[in-house]
Amino acid sequence: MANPLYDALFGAHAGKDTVFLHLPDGGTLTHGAFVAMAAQFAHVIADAGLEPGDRLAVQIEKSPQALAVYAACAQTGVIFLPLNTAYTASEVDYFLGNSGAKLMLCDGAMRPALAEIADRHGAALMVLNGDGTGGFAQRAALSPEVFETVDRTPGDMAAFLYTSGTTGRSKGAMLTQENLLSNAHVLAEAWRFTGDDVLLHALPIFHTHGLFVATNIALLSGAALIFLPKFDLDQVIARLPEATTMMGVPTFYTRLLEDARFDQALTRHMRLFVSGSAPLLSETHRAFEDRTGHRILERYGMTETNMNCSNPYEGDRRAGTVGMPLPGVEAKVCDAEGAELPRGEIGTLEVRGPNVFKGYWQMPEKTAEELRADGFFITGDLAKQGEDGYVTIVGRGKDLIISGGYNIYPKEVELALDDQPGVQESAVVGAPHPDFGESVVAVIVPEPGAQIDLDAVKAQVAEGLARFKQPRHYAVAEALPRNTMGKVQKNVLREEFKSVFVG
Ligand code: MLC
Ligand code: AMP
Repeated sequence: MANPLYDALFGAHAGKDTVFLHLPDGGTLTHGAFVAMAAQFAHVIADAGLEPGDRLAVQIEKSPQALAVYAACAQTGVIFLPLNTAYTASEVDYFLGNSGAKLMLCDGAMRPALAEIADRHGAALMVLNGDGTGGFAQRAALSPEVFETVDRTPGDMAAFLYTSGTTGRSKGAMLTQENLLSNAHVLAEAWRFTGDDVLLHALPIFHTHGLFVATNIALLSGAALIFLPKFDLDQVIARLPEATTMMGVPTFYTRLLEDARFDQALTRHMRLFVSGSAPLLSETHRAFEDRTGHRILERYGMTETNMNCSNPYEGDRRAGTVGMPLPGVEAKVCDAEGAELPRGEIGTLEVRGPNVFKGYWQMPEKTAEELRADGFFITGDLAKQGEDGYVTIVGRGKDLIISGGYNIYPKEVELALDDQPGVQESAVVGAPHPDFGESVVAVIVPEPGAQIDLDAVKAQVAEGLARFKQPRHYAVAEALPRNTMGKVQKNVLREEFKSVFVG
């Protein structure tokens, strides 16, 4: 009997006294202690009545405990549903309702705001704080350090990761054990991970990048993580000497390059820097090599697919490209009907492979719109592929802003703005931002005769939307530019506001 994901990532390490996590205070946690903590968590989850296939939502600070919840879900066959810690209570309301989660783990500080919401959705609410305290942890401490692993097959669901959509409604991407495990195997091999590696981990663990790419690869290869709560420049620079590899969004690398301490001496011992989740500018790639002698390895992925393409470990890591489709992943540049275009032409990138998700939770129409019957997933990214196979992402067919690696769908922000008193309509676009790559611009059209109180609008928007989604520049206009079909011309707005953050 088996549970492929649990066995490969966690069970394989039971009882080992090798270091898994290097902690911010200089302490360590062994693989064996981590697996034992996860087993205690598994008992609490099972005792709470959750059965395989049930959902467990988690909104807690990055910590060894938060990661152990993922392991405990794998061991109990419960579907892991991590949520951005920046989400407001009203955002969490939607996720709990949509997913039908039976249990939610939250920070003690969020409990008052979430109690009624969880109750309304019939979810139990338990506290697990970032420092490892709380009712959930107390119960776990009284539980045995071994748990009988629940049998699972590769096709069973392991996690739901919510991803916003062009309609403004988030969709739960259903990821199976095989989706996660196949990608971890391919990436660990492609990027040459071994048990000797120490990965500097400053990414959040509620998204694909920090959770599945970084953590799964480390667990599969027996590598250790320097597990930092967030990207703090001083901490990252202080801990780099202990690391062999690092993964980050482009903002990590531009912030490092702005610091004179980040130089060749500090990075000489490193073997690999990986970037993804947003486009890495060619100039950042070059500046990084000039400063450190290292060529960043850029790769491309999505919540729905894990990783699809990667520059080579050995060979030409080409600035401005995302490299080639990974082994086992098919990628093709297509027209709107899905017919493959000749090499060099720009079209929509479609991907297929064991990494591609099974669909959106309880949204068969959305799934059918994006996942073709033959298994190809329509990424919504515009790309071209050279004769030599290298893929370049040239833009996005979907209306999406990526700010510091977080996705923001303009529709969701527009709906929040349109709800405000005196607002007739609004349009939200991305504009280049020196730190976040892109940031959010809102253009508001007042109702005839109305005066817009922007401070009141900002305060209201802050109630409902996570901080990273909130516009950082507001403009009031008499009308939105429209084409002859009446569609808002966002390209005109993007052009008009392209310099608001970069001066
Ligand atoms: C934080 N803020 C952001 C933000 N992150 N605003 C816009 N965009 C972001 N990404 C807010 C804070 O709330 C704060 O608000 C202000 O901006 C400045 O905060 P900061 O201290 O500078 O931010 P920091 O905590 O340093 O975070 C920035 C960051 C972080 C880039 C380090 O956002 C981050 O770790 N991003 C990684 C996201 C990620 O993992 N994406 C992977 C998705 S998976 P105020 O009001 O207090 O000033 C995926 C698939 C794939 O895409 O291919 O990998
Ligand atoms: P998410 O939905 O958060 O998983 O974000 C996925 C999106 O991030 C992709 O569809 C791309 O638009 C973008 N993305 C990820 N990696 C890269 C990259 N290396 N270059 C450009 N865009 C990227």
